Amino acid sequence: MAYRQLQGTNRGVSTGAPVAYSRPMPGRVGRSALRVQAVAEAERPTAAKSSASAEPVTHDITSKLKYLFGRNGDYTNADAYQGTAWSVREKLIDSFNKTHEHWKKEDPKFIYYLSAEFLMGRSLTNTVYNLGIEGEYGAALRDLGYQMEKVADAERDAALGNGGLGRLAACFLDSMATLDLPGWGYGIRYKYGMFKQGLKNGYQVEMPDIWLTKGNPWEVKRDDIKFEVGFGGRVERKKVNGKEMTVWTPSEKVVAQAYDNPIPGYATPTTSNLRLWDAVPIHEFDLGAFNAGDYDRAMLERERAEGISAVLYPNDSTPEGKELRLKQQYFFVCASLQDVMSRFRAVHGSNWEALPEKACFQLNDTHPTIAVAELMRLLVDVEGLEWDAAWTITTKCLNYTNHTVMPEALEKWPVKVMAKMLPRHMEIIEVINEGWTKWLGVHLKDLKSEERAQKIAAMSIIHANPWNADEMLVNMAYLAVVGSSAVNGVAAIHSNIVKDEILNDFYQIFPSKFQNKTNGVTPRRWLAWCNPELAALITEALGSSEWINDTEKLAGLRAFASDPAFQAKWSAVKKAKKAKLAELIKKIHGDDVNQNALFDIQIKRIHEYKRQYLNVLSIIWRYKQLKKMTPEQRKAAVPRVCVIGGKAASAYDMAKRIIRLVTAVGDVINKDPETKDYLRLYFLPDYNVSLAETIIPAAELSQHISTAGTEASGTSNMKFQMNGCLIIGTWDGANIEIAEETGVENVFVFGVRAEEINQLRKDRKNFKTDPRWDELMKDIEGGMFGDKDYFKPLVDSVNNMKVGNDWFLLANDFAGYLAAQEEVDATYKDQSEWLRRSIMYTAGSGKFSSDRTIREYAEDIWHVKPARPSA
Ligand code: 26W
Repeated sequence: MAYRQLQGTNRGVSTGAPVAYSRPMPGRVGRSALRVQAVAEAERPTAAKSSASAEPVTHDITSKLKYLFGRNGDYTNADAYQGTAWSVREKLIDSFNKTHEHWKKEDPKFIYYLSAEFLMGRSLTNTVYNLGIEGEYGAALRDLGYQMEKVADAERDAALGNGGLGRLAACFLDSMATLDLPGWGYGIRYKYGMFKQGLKNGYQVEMPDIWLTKGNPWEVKRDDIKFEVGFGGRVERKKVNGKEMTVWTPSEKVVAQAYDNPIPGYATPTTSNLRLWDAVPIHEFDLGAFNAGDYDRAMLERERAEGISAVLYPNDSTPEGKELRLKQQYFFVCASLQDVMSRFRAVHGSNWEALPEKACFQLNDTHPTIAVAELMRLLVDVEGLEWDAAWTITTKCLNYTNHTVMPEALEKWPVKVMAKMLPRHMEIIEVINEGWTKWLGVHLKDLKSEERAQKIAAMSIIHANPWNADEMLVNMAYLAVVGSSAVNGVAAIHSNIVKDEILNDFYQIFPSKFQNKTNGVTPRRWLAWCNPELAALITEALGSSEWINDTEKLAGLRAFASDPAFQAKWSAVKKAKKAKLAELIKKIHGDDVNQNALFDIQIKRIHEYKRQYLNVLSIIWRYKQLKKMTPEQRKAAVPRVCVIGGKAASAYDMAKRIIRLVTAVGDVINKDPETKDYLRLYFLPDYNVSLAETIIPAAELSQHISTAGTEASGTSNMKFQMNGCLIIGTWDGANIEIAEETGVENVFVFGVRAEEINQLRKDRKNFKTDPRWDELMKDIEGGMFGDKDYFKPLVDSVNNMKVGNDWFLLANDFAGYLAAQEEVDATYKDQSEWLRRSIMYTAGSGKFSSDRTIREYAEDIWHVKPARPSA
């Protein structure tokens, strides 16, 4: 079919209309309403309709296919994806160049987002819709006999991140571009991203994420942008043209090669950039070694260099503490700062005092914190500034975001590792710490000397390892706080915990530095593009699609929450999305699920604090209740299809046991003839951005049940809310603000509060567990789901106070959780109430757009202004 059409087509003549720039400008309601309608229709292949404007696009895709694959026809969906992507790429680059020409001319202040992770997912769909060219491309692909959705499915996810932190960075880039903010992301171009997760006999297995084999149409290699990055070596003091200078002579050098990934804004001509660095050797190949027959040494430098940006560390809470990880962090920070300074120097010469007016940096958690020392090195050692002048510039330029309060996640690098790999930086950190502790000494002069000494020791950036006194550590969070102008948490409760607990000493000293910036997610990818049917309904109800970049307008849906006609349409959309998820479950597990069941979802990284274990316990209890029921009673029960998904860090044993428990319980209940029509549990493997885009629109209930005070914010909760999915959750992270916006009465809240945790942990061993809990512990321990030895550590961790301590208080929240689940069932039975709440969730999700979050960063921390190029 496809083949035939390609052969005949020479309809390449351009209609003259600049297809790329047919973007609807905000405010033009007619066009935009039409546009969203187009979104929904784009997917439905109606062969007849081949719009004139699609001609040039059809031609362009065909020629790309022809010359990319060098053959004339019979192209797969994957080929069509490549052809389409390389065609769209050109429009993206045009917009990129226009934007950067404008920014070059305007020379505005820039924000640079430094992150070790950018969880971008797929780009084709997002790029086509953000550029407003889905009409042409949808029509062209239809003309060629393809469906945009199927073609888009052929794209590999850019999985250059672990979870929340990495995905937040990606959402922020979309909002920064959409808000016309001069801003770039800087990170690492990992050759292998987040591992692919498989299930072998119900156990997680990891496979390398070989995502670049077919090239990457969304990146532009910048051959002209390379910087040297050094490691190791020695530091000397030398007189350089009469001035005492510090000279660092690295023992190892690599080259950072830049790749640009244009980031299209929505409904604006702005396309910004994500610059990722690839590590390459200075010397391609050591011919001398080769000729001497030492082939390994001939390739050694290449392997060592490429090893730096080869793979993403798959941990999302416990630092591996591996030297290579620090090498990765320094590699991209060094290249990024050199890059920014060379652009500044090109315009402003060595007027470095002005740098903070033209550039500021956001440190995405502690991972890029070596930037504090690196900026000092570049300003003092390379540019020859005085220490204090350099320090003023550095602290003005840098800002730090904390994303977790988990003690084990706060990076502390052994001084000896830092000193060996980055000898000059370790010196600089020592000098910073000296200045800091001396300043503290003066600032805390009113304290008694004993207390002052204690305080200073407690706030020292360099301190002894609490578990082994003769090892000194560099506390990266302390370095980030001392070296930054602003420090923020990612949700109200989290920012308070940062201020009142983990960084309280610093808060006492610099209260004005500490802020809150509640997270957000981009409504483009996470509603308009992954759920176009719901988007069309919202636009129809609100009379315009302006909500897509002005989500406060979603509040207008409250007027429709109890409207039966609107509820019916709302429900129909959810049903259609549930059917799609049912299709996926069928494809993966081979089972047909009851599509009238309540779709109950928990998708996020597997971690004990996120308590997937508690979810499984409630499912086992529900199963046991169903078993005790008569068939009639079962008929009255609310059937559930439970889905759990998420990766466990490859070295995180307990998390892997939790995954096995999920698959083991699923194996039993899904096959049970008595209950399988009323309860199912599926673990969907390889949870990633694309899978989330399929699951979230189909969800009716989502679970965010972390122990209060442990989940900094959460962002999937916001994505579910936007898609009208109700939440059962604890009073933690952004769940609290979601409840405030949606109406707490609409959220199924349970569990102990953060302020109770410390005491409850102390009393846990005397806590009288619920008899249902005891029963379940016996069941698992007794082998009800097999593998009892493998599950024993899981049971012990929460139920045997001699070995475990139930640190995340599952037993304490068990009864409240089951009660909340019963409330869910009761509410679901009243579909008009359920749908009213569902609409109220979307209506209350306006605050959780990353546009709102980025506006706050821009106004309160970065002080950058929009600079929109002309259309
Ligand atoms: C060094 C190993 C490591 C790697 C990643 C430690 C910690 C991390 C991240 C900070 C973990 C993370 O992704 N945190 C999540 O960040 C999200 C975005 O702010 C929040 O919504 C989540 O609550 C938080 O767990």
